[in-house]
Amino acid sequence: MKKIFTLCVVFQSSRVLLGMKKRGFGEGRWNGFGGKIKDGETIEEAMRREMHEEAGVKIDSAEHVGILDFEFSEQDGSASLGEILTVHIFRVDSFTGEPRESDEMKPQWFDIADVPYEIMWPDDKYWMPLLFDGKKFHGKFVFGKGDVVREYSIDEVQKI
Ligand code: 6OG
Repeated sequence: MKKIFTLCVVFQSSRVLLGMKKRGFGEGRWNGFGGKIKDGETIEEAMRREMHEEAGVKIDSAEHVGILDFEFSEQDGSASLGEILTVHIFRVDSFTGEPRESDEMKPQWFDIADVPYEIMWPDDKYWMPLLFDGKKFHGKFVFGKGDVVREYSIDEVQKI
């Protein structure tokens, strides 16, 4: 089964807005803001809705910069065996409003030199620097027991 998600990373000059996930999938990890696409929604609509629900801000401009597939190869990982998650990554360049805490996320700004990769999904350190560098990418990660990265590939692309 394939599930489609959005993930927004707000990046402004040298700082990035991440949220501490308070519940559900990825709980206890810093991440961008996003979630599942609802029936009848476009990817773009879902990314705007999730950013508003989770951080209380309205996106003014965002660029679709990546598509990542995540596969879980072991039963005890965070998702079920054989499940593939496709995550559409957006770099948000400007927004309106003040980020605020929601039921799901506690937002915080980080300097890009201090991104807490050790408290994030282990794939992030491979692709987030590309986003900071203005690159676009396609990638695939296979996770094993304990959510370790078993295999991965990332290709820079000109166009998503
Ligand atoms: P909800 O369950 O809150 O959506 N997501 C991942 N993000 C990263 N960085 N790495 C992963 O590796 C991820 N798997 C899922 C997509 C979950 C949110 O978490 C993201 C969504 O934004 C496995 O609806």
